[in-house]
Amino acid sequence: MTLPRLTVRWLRAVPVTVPMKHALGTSAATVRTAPVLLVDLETHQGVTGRAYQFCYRPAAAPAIVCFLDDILEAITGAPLVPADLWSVLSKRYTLIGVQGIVRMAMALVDVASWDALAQAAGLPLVRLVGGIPRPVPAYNSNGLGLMRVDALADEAERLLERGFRGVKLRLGYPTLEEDLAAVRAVRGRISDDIALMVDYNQALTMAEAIRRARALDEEGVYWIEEPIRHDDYAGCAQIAHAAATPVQIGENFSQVYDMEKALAAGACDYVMPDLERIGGVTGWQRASALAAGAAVPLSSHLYPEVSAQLLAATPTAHWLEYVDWMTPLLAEPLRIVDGMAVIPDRPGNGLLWNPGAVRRYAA
Ligand code: SMN
Ligand code: MG
Repeated sequence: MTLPRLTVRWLRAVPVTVPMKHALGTSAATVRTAPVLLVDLETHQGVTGRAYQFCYRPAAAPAIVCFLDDILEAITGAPLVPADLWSVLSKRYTLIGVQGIVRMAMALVDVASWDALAQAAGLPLVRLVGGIPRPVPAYNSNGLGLMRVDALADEAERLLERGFRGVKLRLGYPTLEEDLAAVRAVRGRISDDIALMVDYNQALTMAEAIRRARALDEEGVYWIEEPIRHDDYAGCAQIAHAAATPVQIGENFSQVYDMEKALAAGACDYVMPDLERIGGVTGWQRASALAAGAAVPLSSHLYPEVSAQLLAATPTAHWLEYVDWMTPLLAEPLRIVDGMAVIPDRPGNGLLWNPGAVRRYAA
């Protein structure tokens, strides 16, 4: 296989706001619409790489666009070599810091670069990073937010419809008793072999986390996610030690360095890097190697389309987090068959915009 040399010509970014089918009530905020930035990276050779970013807040989109302009100034005409671009941009942003909006813009460029390279090679991204397209086990992470407990069981049942073998419930109600009622409502409805993950989104104090985690040990919970502040690795380690239920963290790891610190602290049983925060496809590969070395199961956070390609080449791959937010915007949305994500057998990372929807949801 010979890879043509690709060079950066242009970055185009389109902000959109997509309504979500299921509102997501987390302990930190309720999300009802998804602000997303769609990015095309054009090369001089005619190949266009694509990436998107879930922006969390609509205000982030124009700020990311500013940094994409700043990046373009630095890399126009540069060869599309993702690891080199990451290094060059890391240096450019040393003083402001590779974090937040800056890192979002960098990850967009990295993910789009890998897409362009995979397209140019005529291979699905998974092949370029050393794997082959294969079904990836997914849990359904839509819905099941903090809501009226008596509505949870019906929603859980609906979310299992496409054969999912797992669902995620958001916790962090005012009292432990309400958390237990929510877990029991869902656990009581779904069969025993369905994984029930719970996510606190950093809501608890240390003492309360230990109390609630121990109580959840009796309830058939698959993992407890982000019980306390995401970067309190010593605290997470205490919870992981006190509770039998595995502790899951990682969506807030900023590049592989945070993951390294978390693993060294014994902060968690499982990790779930976010494709953007970990540093795009380039950062993911570093995280994947680190997890393999430590034999720690690695799941994904959001971004299921591209994460599926990467999990299929990750030695300790665990679960894909499935959310359907991008479905209206994609010409070929990620398919779920029997609870498994299907990696499309075509060149690139699988992202292809649906132009009508992009116009309709333009922000
Ligand atoms: C989450 C965080 C931020 C936005 C959406 C969802 C959540 C998850 O922590 O793990 O899915
Ligand atoms: Mg989470």
